[in-house]
Amino acid sequence: MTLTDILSATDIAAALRDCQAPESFNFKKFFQTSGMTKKTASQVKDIFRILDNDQSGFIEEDELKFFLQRFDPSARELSCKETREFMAAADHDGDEKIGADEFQELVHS
Ligand SMILES: [Ca+2]
Repeated sequence: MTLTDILSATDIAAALRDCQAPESFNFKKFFQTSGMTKKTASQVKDIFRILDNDQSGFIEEDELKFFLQRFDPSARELSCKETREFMAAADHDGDEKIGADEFQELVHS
């Protein structure tokens, strides 16, 4: 399965365009524009599994940095600040990594 099996390529492109400028990444806006917020909990967890590059079951901070590149290899890396803010918003249990449930909760929050 790939991301475009779940999300439209047009919506992904629009979401990436919105955060092209450095420090402009807003995860809430990205989830909305990419169409993720309209997906079911189960579909969002499928997206999570695709984003979890090393299949560890978690997205760690060093993976999160490449979040946008999982949608398009030519997208930019997130800055340290963007990565930390994203992690802080998603990581409810404070283990410094994002699980599938935490990811789905953040998308639908
Ligand atoms: Ca966590």
